[in-house]
Amino acid sequence: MRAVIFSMPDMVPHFFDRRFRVPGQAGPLLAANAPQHEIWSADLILQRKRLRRAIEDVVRTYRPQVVGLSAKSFEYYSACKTAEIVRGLDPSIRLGLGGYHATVNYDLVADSPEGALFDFIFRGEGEATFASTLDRLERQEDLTGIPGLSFRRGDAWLHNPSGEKLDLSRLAPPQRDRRIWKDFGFIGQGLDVFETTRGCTLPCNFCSITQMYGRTFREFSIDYILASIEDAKRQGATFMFLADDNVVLNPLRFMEVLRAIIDHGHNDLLYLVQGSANGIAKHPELAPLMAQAGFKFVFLGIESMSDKNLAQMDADKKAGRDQRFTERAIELLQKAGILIVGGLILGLPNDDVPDIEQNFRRYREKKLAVADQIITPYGKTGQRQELLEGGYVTNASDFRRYNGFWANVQTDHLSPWELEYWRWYYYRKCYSIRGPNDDWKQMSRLNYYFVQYVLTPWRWLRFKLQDPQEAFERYQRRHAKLNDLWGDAYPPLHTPYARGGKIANGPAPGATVTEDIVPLRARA
Ligand code: B12
Ligand code: SF4
Repeated sequence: MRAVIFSMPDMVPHFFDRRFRVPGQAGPLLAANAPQHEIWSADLILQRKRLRRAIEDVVRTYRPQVVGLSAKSFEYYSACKTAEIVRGLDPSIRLGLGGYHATVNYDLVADSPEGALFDFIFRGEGEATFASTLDRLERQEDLTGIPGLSFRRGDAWLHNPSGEKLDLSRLAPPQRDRRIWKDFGFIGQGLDVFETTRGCTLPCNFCSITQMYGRTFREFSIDYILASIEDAKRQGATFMFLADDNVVLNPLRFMEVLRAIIDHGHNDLLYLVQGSANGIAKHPELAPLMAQAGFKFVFLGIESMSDKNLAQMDADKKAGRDQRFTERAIELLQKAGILIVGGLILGLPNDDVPDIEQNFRRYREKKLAVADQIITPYGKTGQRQELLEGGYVTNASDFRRYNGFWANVQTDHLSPWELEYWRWYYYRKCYSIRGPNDDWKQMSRLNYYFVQYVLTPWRWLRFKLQDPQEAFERYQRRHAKLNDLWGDAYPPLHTPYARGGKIANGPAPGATVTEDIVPLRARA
């Protein structure tokens, strides 16, 4: 059969779509693991300016019998829009939704009016489920019993039992030549993605990973990993993003992977990986080996520099139950010349302005770049349940805003609008107007000097002269527009809680939030 897998065009606003264009992995993997069918992969992230035309071109050129849509929660709206367009072009095409949103919220999708847009919902890892579905469709057989598949019969949805976790030794590496568009990149490099493991056994209660893989951890063979890197190189990659959630869960094995990369001469690429402090801190030989293998960036899952916050996220195990592991990991990585992007989660129930300020200040003092996001109540996570029960969730159902940039929660002290505001304010204060960390010089000296001596003074001047509240509102409107990919109005911005026109700690009496679903928590 002929199939096309679309991955979605959505982007967290502050990732900058022109600078950071990451390919989806599902399409090339599904293609490789169903070689009896002709499967193409279409990454809409490369077509943000001409979405409708791009979808029409693909459907006309590749004439798929089945279209798969790969979406995380914040991309679900785009998946529905894409499905609508495909249906309008050719109602005979069978449509299926896969990925995180489908896996976690398949019941919500099936029971919603948009459920009628889809014929299938693929839950969990897709390789085996998709191949079996295409096989049966080709033979015009019944779909009952295919593990992980939900399908529509008339108006009713039938949910087959979930599948076992796949035996990774039986999977073929991604077939990247099945990508229809290929202009992926990051800071001038050809970017690609690969996996060495799947899953994570840690218990962080804000994370969706256990919904996909349970609390399991599986490793791909070294041969698979090398084949995947070689294939990416052939496709022009110079920068590899390792998609594992927590590659240092088994540090000894990770070191084996690093040695294989070095031995096979693949340390001519740059690599970016995400990992927790614990594994890096406990194995001092790891950071230098990573540097030798070409690892230039580590996205370090610090989440917060506040002990109070870490305890609320059940993320203390990740930090090694002790902030000293974080300090040690930072020290080891920086000594090895690896640039650190520290993950920071804001907006926990008792967060107040000083917590936000303290976090940004501490990250800056440690010379970390920061990847900050506001806690998002992703479907069926423990954190969502706790936040809902506490009355902290202000948007429980419009998933378009579930990307960490917008606040979908309030805290005991801050409204959603204030959370967004103070995050914007302290990022500016601690980062934008202070220029890049020295160690970013090693990426590109020219870029570093331009940012440091041209952009930063300009940003500083603007920050000092402008009215912060107006500047923030302009910034939010600009980013809402960036997210408005389909030409229909993106959900309205939060109503500011402002007393006498000024930002205040806490809601003005009688103020309402436009997308309130859960009643506002009563405040002192
Ligand atoms: C690498 C990664 C990134 C990369 C690139 C992601 C990309 N290419 O789009 C970066 C750093 C950019 C990133 C950023 C973000 N990410 Co991210 N990311 C990941 C990570 C670690 C790996 C993704 C991956 O490649 N996995 C491997 C592939 C093979 O798995 P997969 O895509 O899920 O596909 C499999 C199945 O889902 C299924 N499947 C998927 N689609 C389809 C379609 C069909 C038709 C079928 C049959 C099957 C199928 O089959 C596939 C093969 O088994 C995942 C966690 C994880 N381990 O998956 C988080 C994850 C996907 N990210 C997440 C989030 C929230 C984000 C951010 C919003 C965070 C933020 N605020 O900054 C941003 C948004 C990115 C953006 N587009 O703007 C969440 C999503 C939660 C949710 N419920 O929606 C996850 C699950 C992390 C988490 N711990 O909760 N991310
Ligand atoms: S360590 Fe990372 S992947 Fe593992 S549960 Fe925590 S946040 Fe999720």
